[in-house]
Amino acid sequence: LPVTERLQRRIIDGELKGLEADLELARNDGFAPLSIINDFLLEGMKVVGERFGKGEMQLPFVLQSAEVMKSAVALLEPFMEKTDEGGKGTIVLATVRGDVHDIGKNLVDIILTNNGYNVINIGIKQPMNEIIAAAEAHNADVIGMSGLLVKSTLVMKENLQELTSRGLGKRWPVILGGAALTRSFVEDDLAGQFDGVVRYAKDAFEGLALMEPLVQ
Ligand code: B1M
Repeated sequence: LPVTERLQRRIIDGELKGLEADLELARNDGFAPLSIINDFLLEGMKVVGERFGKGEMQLPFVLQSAEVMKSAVALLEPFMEKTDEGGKGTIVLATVRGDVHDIGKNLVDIILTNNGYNVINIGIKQPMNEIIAAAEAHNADVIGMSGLLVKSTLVMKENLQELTSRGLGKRWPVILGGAALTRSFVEDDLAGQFDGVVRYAKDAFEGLALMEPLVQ
């Protein structure tokens, strides 16, 4: 198999052994780290998600795939392009209450950090009061929430309601991301009920593109 397909298989099979060597081969073949992640590793994760959804793959194997994914991102991270300019603005990033999925959130962290933003990544299963406390403590410009479960989309809705009811709706613009969301749910339904700014990011790059106008 070509190395790119082998990398995809490593995610699907949860095969860690030989990962580092394959990543190096792919880089030597001229693939940029973010292309390796987006075009090959995440394609593997897509297959994992489909199989898991159909009941063809059990949870412990999904966990192994996630571990390989995390290792691959950690191994590629030092080779990613980074801007020298820092201090472009601060975002508090969290996976919402009840949700443990953090691979996407952590990719957003890496991409924003490498592009000069100050990212306060407070982790998974974060209740809204913790997110607000971090945003206050770090004088954040933006709040970013991630969540992959359908349930998490409802938690995000409650979180926005909490910001509004505490009079904080206008204090921080909010970026929402995660596989269960849709653009129209965020930018029509949720935005219609929120007294501040809420935007949807389909992927980490869209999250990056949203930051600049929001930190103005
Ligand atoms: Co879970 N899981 N999982 N899982 N898991 C999903 C989400 C699921 C769709 C799988 C399926 O059924 N097909 C399903 C949800 C179904 C639903 O809600 N309707 C599901 C389920 C059911 C569960 C459990 C409930 C299973 C169980 O226990 N019975 C359980 C949940 C526990 C909990 O949260 N309380 C569970 C657990 C797990 C593992 C721990 C095994 C593991 C997570 C490990 C980890 O993250 N540390 C896991 C995994 C790996 C997945 C799938 C297969 C892959 C997720 C992933 O990492 N994708 C997933 C299938 C799927 O998503 N279709 C699935 C790669 C990642 C880069 O993508 O996070 O979407 P993603 O991020 C993208 C964009 O969404 C965006 O940018 C990223 C790419 O650039 N983005 C943002 C995300 N956040 C953003 C924030 C932003 C901007 C952009 O700004 C703030």
